[in-house]
Amino acid sequence: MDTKKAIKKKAREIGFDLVGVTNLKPSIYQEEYIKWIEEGMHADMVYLERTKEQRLIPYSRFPWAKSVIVLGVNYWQGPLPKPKKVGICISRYALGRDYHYVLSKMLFDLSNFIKSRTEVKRIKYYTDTGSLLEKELAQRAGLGWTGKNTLLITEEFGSWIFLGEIIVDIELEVDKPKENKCGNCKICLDSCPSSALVEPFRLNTNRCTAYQTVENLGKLPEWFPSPGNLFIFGCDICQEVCPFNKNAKMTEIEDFIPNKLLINPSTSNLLRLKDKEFEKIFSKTPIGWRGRKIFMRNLKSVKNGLAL
Ligand code: B12
Repeated sequence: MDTKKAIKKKAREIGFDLVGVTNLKPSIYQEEYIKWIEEGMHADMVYLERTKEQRLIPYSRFPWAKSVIVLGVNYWQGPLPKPKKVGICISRYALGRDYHYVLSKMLFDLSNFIKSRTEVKRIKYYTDTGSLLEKELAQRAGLGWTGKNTLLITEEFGSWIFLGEIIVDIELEVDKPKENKCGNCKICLDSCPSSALVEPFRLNTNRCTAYQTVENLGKLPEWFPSPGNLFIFGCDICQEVCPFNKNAKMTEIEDFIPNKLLINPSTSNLLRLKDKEFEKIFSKTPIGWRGRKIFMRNLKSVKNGLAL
């Protein structure tokens, strides 16, 4: 079996749902990225400005790289039970174990396989942890296409996919990109309660509930929470409405099965959590990573703002 086929086969055995190969050519969206930063759409995520050269021209950081293996893991947990009465919700990416741990372990295993079976001398893996444009790499490696909600959409799993990549100094044949299938649809733009998707493929993070509830460590803006948005950590609205997410398949990764306590949780029970209880429930989740203070800030704000 040739090297690329063997790597793909092993990736699937390890539990990756999608795998493709590309290279580290410069981004074809350099102008758009720079304009996005200049217009302040990155809000307080200054690292996106600081590391823009590495993101846009990745060879500058990895001059030795010959290929990138891009990997996707499905995290769709199936339909969640409907709440008995209106209440807060938590985005799917934060309902189970933090994907950074889960994917890092899988990427580590695949990297070891590559080291043992090929002539590779330099190898690096990332999942959200490197200065790379992961969605654009995934698109180029044929995993799917960039949707108007700015997320990577795949035919098999919609956008409920986490991404990771392994950079290697061996030449592997690149895969063909997929065509963009969004067509005239703009349900995601029309459905965002805070109008964060200002144009197709363009997210103003200042107005994005996912940004405000996870990345903003300061004061929440006056508009938060936007009418009808019950998300207190992350936000899935622009994914929930996407037609490509309607027939998603269940994840096979047990770590992503939701913690029952986080599905339709009682606001008052969450507010009563002491430090130790919070730690016990959330320690291995994205919520635990961000910490109790921000979680409680969001919870109180949504509870008061929506008079729950
Ligand atoms: C910063 C960041 C955020 C920010 C900004 C989001 C964003 N859209 O960029 C915030 C905090 C808001 C965020 C939220 C979420 N995130 Co996030 N985030 C990232 C991160 C670290 C960088 C993304 C980035 O470079 N943004 C900068 C801007 C400029 O990029 P962009 O919007 O992608 O813009 C590009 C294109 O739109 C393009 N472009 C312009 N015009 C056109 C036209 C066409 C036709 C095309 C195709 C492209 C195009 O130009 C830009 C430059 O490439 C990545 C990990 C990584 N290293 O890539 C994860 C990542 C994108 N996030 C992820 C996830 C899961 C989420 C959430 C779903 C979590 C949640 N439930 O709350 C939400 C989704 C919100 C949304 N609609 O994007 C996943 C997405 C997986 C997927 N299927 O795409 C990633 C890849 C992490 C991972 N390893 O899995 N995130």
